[in-house]
Amino acid sequence: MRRARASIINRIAFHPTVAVPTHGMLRFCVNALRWCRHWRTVERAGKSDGMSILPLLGSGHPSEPIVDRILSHPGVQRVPSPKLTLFINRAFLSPDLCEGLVERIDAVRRPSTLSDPNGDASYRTSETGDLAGTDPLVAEVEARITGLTGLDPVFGEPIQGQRYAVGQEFKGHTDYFEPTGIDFDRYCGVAGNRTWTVMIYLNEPEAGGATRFKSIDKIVQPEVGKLLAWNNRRPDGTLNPATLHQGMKVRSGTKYVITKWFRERPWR
Ligand SMILES: O=C(O)CCC(=O)C(=O)O
Repeated sequence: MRRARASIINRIAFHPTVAVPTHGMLRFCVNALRWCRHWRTVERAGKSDGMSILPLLGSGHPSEPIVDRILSHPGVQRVPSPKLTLFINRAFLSPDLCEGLVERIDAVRRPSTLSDPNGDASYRTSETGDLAGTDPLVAEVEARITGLTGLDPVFGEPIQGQRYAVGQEFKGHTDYFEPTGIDFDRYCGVAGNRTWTVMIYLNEPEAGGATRFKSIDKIVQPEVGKLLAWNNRRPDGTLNPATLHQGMKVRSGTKYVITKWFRERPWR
């Protein structure tokens, strides 16, 4: 009987169409259940990677513990720059996981949108889709990101997939929202602004599709499973304009990436 009740509660709490209640005991319980389930996945992913299970480190500021955690992973490279905290980890995800994610993106993609639109209809021409954290494959990727960064999933937006066909791009932008922008309250009123970005390439288009960080003169080429992680702030917590980046035009083939953004306050 108790098992059946727990199973019903679990189903309700993790169902993708069920929103987390906005307050009270129920909200606390649903969040606790989600957290426990996520942590079990982190543990499983961690064990299969041979990583030890480490504590969660919050929303991304202060950033030093996150930086130390990321650097403790074998194979992580820090891009040398005094302006920007940017890491690269090649082959972070296996080709199998990447393939599964591409399928998920294809199932949900729709035209990408832009906050604070600037009148340039060709600014962001890709397609976008949110991936359900209730999908075990997506949960595994979420858990791997937690394992790498220590960023607490409570502060994370759902993973977003992007697809770029030939000629599509995302021109220069920062991932944080401009505090003076017309959309600031709409996007940041509850969870605050973005702290860290984690982006993973799922495939390699035949030509084009690199990510360019103009302020530090760095171009990163897509590779299956390659991860980028950067702090959208300076170490003192102020927003960092040197994070300006663009998804360059795909010249041949198709490009797929996933992006996971973290916020100052819990995401809901
Ligand atoms: O696709 C890329 O290379 C960059 C994607 C990006 O900048 C974004 O989604 O914010």
